[in-house]
Amino acid sequence: VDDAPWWTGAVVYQIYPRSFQDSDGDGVGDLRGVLRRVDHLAELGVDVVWFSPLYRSPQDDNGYDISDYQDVDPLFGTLDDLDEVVAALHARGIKVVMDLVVNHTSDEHPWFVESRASVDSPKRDWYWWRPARDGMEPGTPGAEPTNWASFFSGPAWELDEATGEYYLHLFSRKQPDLNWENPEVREAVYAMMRWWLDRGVDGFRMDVINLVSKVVDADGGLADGPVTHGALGDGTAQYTNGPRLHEYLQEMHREVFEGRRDGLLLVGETPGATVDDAVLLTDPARRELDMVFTFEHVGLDHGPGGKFDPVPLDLRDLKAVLGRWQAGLAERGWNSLYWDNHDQPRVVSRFGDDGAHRRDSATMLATVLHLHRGTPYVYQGEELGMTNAHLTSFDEYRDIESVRWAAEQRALGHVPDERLLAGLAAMSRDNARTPVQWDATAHAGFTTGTPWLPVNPNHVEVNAEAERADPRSVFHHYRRLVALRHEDPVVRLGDFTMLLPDDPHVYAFERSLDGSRLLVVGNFTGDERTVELGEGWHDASLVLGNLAEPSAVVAGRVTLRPWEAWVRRAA
Ligand code: ISL
Repeated sequence: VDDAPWWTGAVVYQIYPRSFQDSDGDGVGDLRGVLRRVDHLAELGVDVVWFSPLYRSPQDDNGYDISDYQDVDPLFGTLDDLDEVVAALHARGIKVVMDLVVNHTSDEHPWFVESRASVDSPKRDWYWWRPARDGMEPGTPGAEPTNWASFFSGPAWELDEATGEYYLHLFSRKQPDLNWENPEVREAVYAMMRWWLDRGVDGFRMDVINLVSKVVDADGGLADGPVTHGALGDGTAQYTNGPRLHEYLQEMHREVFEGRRDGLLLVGETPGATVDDAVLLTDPARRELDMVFTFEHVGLDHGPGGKFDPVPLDLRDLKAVLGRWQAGLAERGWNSLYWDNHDQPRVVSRFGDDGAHRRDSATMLATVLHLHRGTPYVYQGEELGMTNAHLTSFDEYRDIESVRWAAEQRALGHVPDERLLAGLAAMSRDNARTPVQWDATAHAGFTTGTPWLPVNPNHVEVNAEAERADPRSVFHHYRRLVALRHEDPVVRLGDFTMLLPDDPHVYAFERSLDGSRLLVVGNFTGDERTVELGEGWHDASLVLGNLAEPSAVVAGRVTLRPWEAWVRRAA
């Protein structure tokens, strides 16, 4: 236990600054607002705060489009405010991790402005510029250099009229992809990272880091993907976990982290990474990353039409996926554990019951997740049992992905509006982005002005003040889970064994370390469920449960109440 890295015993809390706490009444959260809430974080007991982007940005994708990596956007405050926040968190023993968005910049970043200025610009090659497809007139349909679709609908290429060439943007047209093939780009990124570490931050969450290496042929050509939607294709195989990814990360490690590695946290966001990729990315001996975010478990409810065409979760699939990640990273590497972030719907609405069983299902989900082996991430409001936004009309959505997708679908006209709205209501990223609900007053204590995205009307019941006052609340349950990880080496480092893989209703597993064993169960339904746990758990003592009167194991069998979860220690 003593030689395990510090983050094996840590819990990370994600702040999405725009929706956390406003201090100046403009309806957008800011850094001085964060200062007012540091005690909430200290009470929860988290070890690290990860800030979604605070940098200067035109805010086309809420800060994931950066125009100056070394300044704070005036919306959020100043660099001095950030220094104060970092100091206030450090004073409470909480580390600070910055979002690092370096697959792309804003189109308003000086690097891109210079790059687009002319084909001879010294920074031309800092981005992916390509002529129109052979023999085609630039700007005509299908003339894009490849058929890749952007993650935010439409083609991933934008024609620049001035030079007649296209630039690549895997996300919005205001997020041009940096060309990591160019060593000057990588050097500039590393210099910026060193600057932040020198300023006192404790690490980075690296946005879509496994998209930075693209498949390029000897002549600089990029290949089409299989045609998927209309004329566009799926280019993911051409830019996901590309051929130079590991080389780049090892170089970054040498150039940025060598010699100051202790105490830092490096976590990669890696859509499309498999367990095998994750082993390579997180094996400490390879010096790349400490852990990565898998997307497999949050894709299980995506239907035939993609994420906005959701299907019910089959619990057996969830067990198969998370069990495979636990087993795959048992010897080498390390897991991140998460349900929620700023891109995902709220888990209590997604896999739980955000109505009558909100408290019990939120605490069940938390118990199951936090007892896995890995580093748990709590997204702001998750610890309060915040729910989806339940928006009902197209014009209420603000998220660029949702807005673009809905516009494209409505233009196509294949799917009735009601179904599009149902897809958005279930899956839109705006679900995670409604303001944090601090109290029952107007706008939930988030702002004195008009919030940029309306506060969920259920803040009258669901809010931090009410949660703090109720010892059996979601908040206090999260607090206990964080404390348990800090105290219990079995939770932190124990082996993981999945139980009942074929049971469609109950999630069950065992953790063990040096002969000490924990049993964890969670009922993923609103009905009573009886399961056979086998011998050996008869006198197991309760470590933590989410109901006032936890069900007992009798002769190796237990009948769990709706959404019940508990952790027991073998006698
Ligand atoms: O949420 C998604 C759409 O379904 C994902 O594809 C998401 O875009 C992907 O996980 C990458 O996310 C990260 O990079 C994006 C940014 O919009 C997200 O907020 C960020 O988490 C581009 O920087």
